[in-house]
Amino acid sequence: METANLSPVTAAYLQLEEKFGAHNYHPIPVVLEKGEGIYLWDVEGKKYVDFLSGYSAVNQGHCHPKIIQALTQQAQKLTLTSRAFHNNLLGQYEQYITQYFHYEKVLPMNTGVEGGETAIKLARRWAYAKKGVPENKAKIIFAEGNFWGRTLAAISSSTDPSSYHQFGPFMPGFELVPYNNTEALEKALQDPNVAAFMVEPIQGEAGVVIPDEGYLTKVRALCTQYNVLFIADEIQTGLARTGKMLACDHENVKPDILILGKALSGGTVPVSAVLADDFIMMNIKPGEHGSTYGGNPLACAVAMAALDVLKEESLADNAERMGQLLRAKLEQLQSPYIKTIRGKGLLNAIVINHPNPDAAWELCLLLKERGLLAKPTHGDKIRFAPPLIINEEQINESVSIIGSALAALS
Ligand code: IF1
Repeated sequence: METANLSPVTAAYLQLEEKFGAHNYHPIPVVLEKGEGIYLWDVEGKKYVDFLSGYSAVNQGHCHPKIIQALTQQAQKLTLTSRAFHNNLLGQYEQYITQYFHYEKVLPMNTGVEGGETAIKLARRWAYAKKGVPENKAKIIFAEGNFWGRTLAAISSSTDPSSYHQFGPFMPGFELVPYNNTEALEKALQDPNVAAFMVEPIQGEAGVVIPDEGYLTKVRALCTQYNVLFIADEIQTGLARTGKMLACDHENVKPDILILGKALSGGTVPVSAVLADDFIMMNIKPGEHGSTYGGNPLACAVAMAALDVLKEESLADNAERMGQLLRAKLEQLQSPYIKTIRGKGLLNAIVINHPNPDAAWELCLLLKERGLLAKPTHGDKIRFAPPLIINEEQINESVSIIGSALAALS
């Protein structure tokens, strides 16, 4: 581990993790201890603009007062009952979130990947119970470059060796088509055993890959035509991140199954949700699916506050406006080291153009020194996804930091 340029305080924290924690991450060498709004502070008191937002979990900003109030108040009253009993917030939350997103039912889970697993179980069950697919023959179609988490099912659909290598054998019944290719999708959907197509409206981990306009509309039409469920993984793109409440709203399409996570708790506790109408949801009977923590009253209280904040503070509109500004200002830098600037709302990425294959990492270190935190993905891409409460002045400040770091890149 490289600790040469780090202060002894920071180095000590890193060494502790190195010695006692699994080495399943390669973080930027900064140790954070406080967050407020778009800002983070490290253990040495240095302040940063957060351009990652916990991979879009803190859309509302760090430690949003309304969300923290809901969290702390509920934490003092009741946190978990399990679903063996009812709790006084679950029904209220279920009504709130289904009306918010216009679905008949919700199934509450915790992490995003559990939301994905739940959606697939719902789709398979629907295929057997309603579509008439023979038992154990149901297929789920995914797009190449997808990312939906780390479970065995999730990595079974992955095309990224760093996700699946030496973790097999894999889940059967999964097939891949190229992303943003509706001809390949149509061919795949012709198989009568297909239960669902699960897709991210914008591919996050793949490097903020935005499909052609009309892709989601065509996906919706094809799924309807072939009696296949359209599952939208909006865990990263949803909840105002891309400039609309859902990324599917850009094309006014409604998925059959909607998966939400991350910012559903504003970065406090893991809360995910799977939304669908009765013809899908009611095929699951008591005892057939669940989770100890799913639907716990603490999560219910936090999720309602987190969703309230998105609307009260018009965060979708702000993400749209600040995203436009961010991309325009980045273009103005005219850096030879930026090959591409792309994004929607505040889900953005730049692709680095540099002979040094570690340039994106080096740039993130330069950004860190100058007070902005971002993380490279797939070597040459850097995501720029600040909390959605960011304002114009803060965008301008951030872009001048980025300009200064690019100028220092050798
Ligand atoms: C990690 C990236 C982001 C997701 C989508 C489901 C999930 C995720 C579209 C699963 C999770 C994460 C998890 C995190 C890194 C991260 C990530 F870098 F891999 F690409 F956000 F951009 N669907 N995304 O993006 O949600 O189970 O984690 O709650 O290290 O795995 P989860």
